[in-house]
Parts: sequence; C-alpha cells; structure tokens
Amino acid sequence: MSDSNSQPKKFDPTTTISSEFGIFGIPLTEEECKLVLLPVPWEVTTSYGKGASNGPRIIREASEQIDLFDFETKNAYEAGYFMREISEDVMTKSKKYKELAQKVIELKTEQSDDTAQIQKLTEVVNAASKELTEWVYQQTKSILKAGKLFGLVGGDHSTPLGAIKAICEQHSANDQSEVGILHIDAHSDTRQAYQGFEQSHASIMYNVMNLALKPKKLVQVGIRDFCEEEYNFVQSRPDIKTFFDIGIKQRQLKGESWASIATDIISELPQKVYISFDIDGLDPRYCPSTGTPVIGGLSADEVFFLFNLVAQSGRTIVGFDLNEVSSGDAEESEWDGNVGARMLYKLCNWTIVTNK
Ligand SMILES: [Mn+2]
Repeated sequence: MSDSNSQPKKFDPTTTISSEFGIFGIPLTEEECKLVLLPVPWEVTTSYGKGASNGPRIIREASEQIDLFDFETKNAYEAGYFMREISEDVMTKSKKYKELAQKVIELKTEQSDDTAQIQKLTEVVNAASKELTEWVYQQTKSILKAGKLFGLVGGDHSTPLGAIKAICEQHSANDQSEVGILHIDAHSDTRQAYQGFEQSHASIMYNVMNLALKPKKLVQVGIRDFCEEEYNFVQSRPDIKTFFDIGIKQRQLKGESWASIATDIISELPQKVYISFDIDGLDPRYCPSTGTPVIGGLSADEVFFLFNLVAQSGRTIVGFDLNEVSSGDAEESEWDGNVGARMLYKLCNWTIVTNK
C-alpha cells in the first residue's frame, strides 16, 4: 500500500529546483518524500489584518534560502519534504467568501436591521467553511494513508480543523484519541463562534475540543489576548491547560529559567503530540504582517527550545500546522515569509526525528 519503509533518496543539498511544487529547494517528488505539506490558502473569517492566504506562497518562496543542514537535527531533511501545489480553487473560494464575510461584519458594525440578510450571508459563509474543513480532512487522510508524515501550512487558523480530526482518528484507542495538542498562540481561540462564524480563526480550539473524537489534551502557550468567556472555558475544562503569557513572563522576571517553564509545559502533554502553531504566538517582531499581532509573546529561540524538549522527552510529533504567516496588505512580505520558513523547517525536522 505504501512505500513508507523504502529508503529515502539521497540528494545533493546544493542542488535546488524551482517549480510549482516542493519546498526548501528539495528536488524530490511527493512519492520520494517522507513528509508532505498541505498548503491551505484560506482566510475567509479573518477580522483585522489580511494576507494570511498568501502564507504558503511567501513561506515557499523564502524557504529556498535555508541551509538544509541543521545544528539540532543534522540531516533529518534527507527523509524528504514536499509541499503540494497551492490550490487555485481554494484561493478563489477564499476570496469569494471573504467578501461575503466582510459584508456581514460591515452590516453588523453599522447595526443594520436587515437581520435576514445577515443570517443568509452568515449561513453561506458557514457552509463554505464546512466544505473547506471536509476538503482538508480528505486531503489529510489521503496523505496519511500513503504512509507519509503530515503538516499543514495555512492560511488563517481555522484551516487545520479537518487535519486535526483526521490525526485524532488515526491515533485512537477505545474511542479515545491519544493525541495532545501543543498550541502556540497569542489568542486562546476558544470562542464559541466569532462574529457569527462557526468556523472562525478565533474558534479553532473550541471546535477542536468539541470534535466527536477530540484530543486527549490541549496545552496552550503564549496566550495573552482572550475574553472572559474564553478564560472561563479553559479554566473549566480539565482537558485544557493554558500557560498564559503573563504567567510565563512573571516566572521569568523572577529569575526562573525557560528550561524549567518549558519542562512544565511539556509534562502536561501525552506521548503523542500535534503542534498547532499560530505565528502570532511569537513576539510580533517576528511576524509584523500577521493579522492580529499582540505585544509580548515568545522568542524564536524559546519556541525552538520547546520543540527540542518535546523530542528530548521521548514524545512523538504526529503532525502539525503553521498558520497566520501573512503578507499583510501587500502581496509580499519577505521577513514574514523568512521567519515562517524557518519555523516550518524546524517543525519538519523534529517531526522526522521523533518518528524514527
Ligand atoms: Mn490562532
């Protein structure tokens, strides 16, 4: 059924290709690669800044600059990383339904009394989001079925719902998922619908924790922008542990090391870990164009240390997503793409290392 056990093809890392497919300049086909990335250029419910649908493209463009040999993970890349073609169809639909979603937000902002119109448009947007989630679910299942390791590149943070569903189903026993989510984000993303949109980027973890086969645990890190309803929600759930950014910073300001705090974070996770990484979990200096930047946050080194610790602890990374890397109002943002590509590269490398 799959060729997952075949020896990965060695290649000369000084050779790069430039094509519509692939990533990091790795000149291999999807069949030859152990890890497959699904780009999801979708940003229908983004509320503030825009450009997240350009994430896969700007990351891919910046990815060719990365030196493949990595200090922490050495030649992990030799397993092969492949990014699928960025779907024109998804991009077109994202644009179309984003316009409708914007119309809903406009009508609500101006306190329009045309509730029938608001309701109709909201339903159309919700149906489109469901369709996207089903597409991501099917794509993810097909990649897993081929024996590949999986990563998703958004897009806004609503995009991985179908992927997380597929991964939770893949790793389950006795109708319980064995997967814990390591969620790095500035936002809790636990709103029960946002602006009327059931599958908003601000609701992803609410939706994830309400899947029929939900993750065993959700561990949030860097959270610093949330409403009271979200605060109460995460506090009320024994299967959610939130490391608020202020709590982390207070510990650090009193002299506690990141190694100590990171150890606490990792200890909350089960053996199988899925990483959901919203780039805005980082300090906004690393992601100036992201849609909803918030002061504070993690440094790149702290995130790399956390990934390393997941691996050192003997846990397995069973999949990941990287989302909200954005070009902002422009078509390009070299710096956002550059940081995104480096984060993505570490995610790919540690996924390979922890699955050996
Ligand atoms: Mn998020």
